[in-house]
Amino acid sequence: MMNDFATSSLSWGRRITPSFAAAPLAALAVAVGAMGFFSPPALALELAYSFEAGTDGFGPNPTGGGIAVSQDTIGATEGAGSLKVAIDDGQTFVGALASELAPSVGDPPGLDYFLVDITITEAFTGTFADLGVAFFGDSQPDRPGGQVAGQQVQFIRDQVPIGALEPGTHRNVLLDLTRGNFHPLTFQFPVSFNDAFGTLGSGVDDLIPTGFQFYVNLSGGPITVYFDNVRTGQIFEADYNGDGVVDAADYTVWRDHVDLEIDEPASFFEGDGNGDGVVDNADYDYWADRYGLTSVGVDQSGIVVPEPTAICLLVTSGFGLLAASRYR
Ligand SMILES: [Ca+2]
Ligand SMILES: [Ca+2]
Ligand SMILES: [Ca+2]
Repeated sequence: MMNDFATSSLSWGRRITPSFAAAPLAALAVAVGAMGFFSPPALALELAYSFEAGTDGFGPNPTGGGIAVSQDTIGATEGAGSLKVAIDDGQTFVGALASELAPSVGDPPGLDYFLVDITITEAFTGTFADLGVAFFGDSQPDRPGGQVAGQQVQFIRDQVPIGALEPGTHRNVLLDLTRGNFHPLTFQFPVSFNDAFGTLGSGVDDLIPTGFQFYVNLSGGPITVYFDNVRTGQIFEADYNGDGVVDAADYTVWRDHVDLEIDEPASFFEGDGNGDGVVDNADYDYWADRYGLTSVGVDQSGIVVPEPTAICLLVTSGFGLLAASRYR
């Protein structure tokens, strides 16, 4: 049987020590107003790869053995085609390399995350297998000292532990591009995608993106992974899980990370809505003030937008919870 579960359950690997039991949903009265009268929403999600006609330019990296990339039908969550990445036992680091980044990105609008649906058909028996993403790019052609080509920034600080996933389909797996590794030209650390990459004529040290790869860092194997419904996104309001809707699932992300003892600034995708590097009650308020907002583009990705009847139910339960919220 295929299983679906929320992305937030994938965010292990960092020490979680909540200091208090978080309160249930509140401030839904505020949300009612937001749902009725907010201005036209921004585009937060865009379909990037659906593997309907082939592999969409993806191929094995390195070539010549150890990894095979092909179109398949297993794990197709958007249309009928998916991307199969099969990795042999004994590999340590492999990638599914795309020749170009589509849609073209830069600043604006920039890029903050990928959402992808992942299917695993057999339990992984090795030690670990983690999914990350790396971008390649060339510097601006008029950069002082000359253009520097073939640079790479890895986004490996929030890898998805796909080796620990149960067999099944896992929707809306989020790859965070707000916390990358070193900028190869400035050595700034850590950099976001938007810190490192730009379009022609943007910052002097910006890299012009030329391509990227999903890669798997693993010990042991083999592993076969099916990708589909790859979407690119920009941060939208308090949409902490990146699905284009500000709702209870984003509260769950905040609750799972609030007041953690961590040694680096928190990510937006851990619930740091106001961007001050910590996840606390101010980020709960940030979420509550934006509850119900929906970006355009979510219909393309199959996200279910609450129907009016569902909204009425939420309002009813919200009033019932307002008293309890005072004690959070
Ligand atoms: Ca597809
Ligand atoms: Ca959301
Ligand atoms: Ca914060």
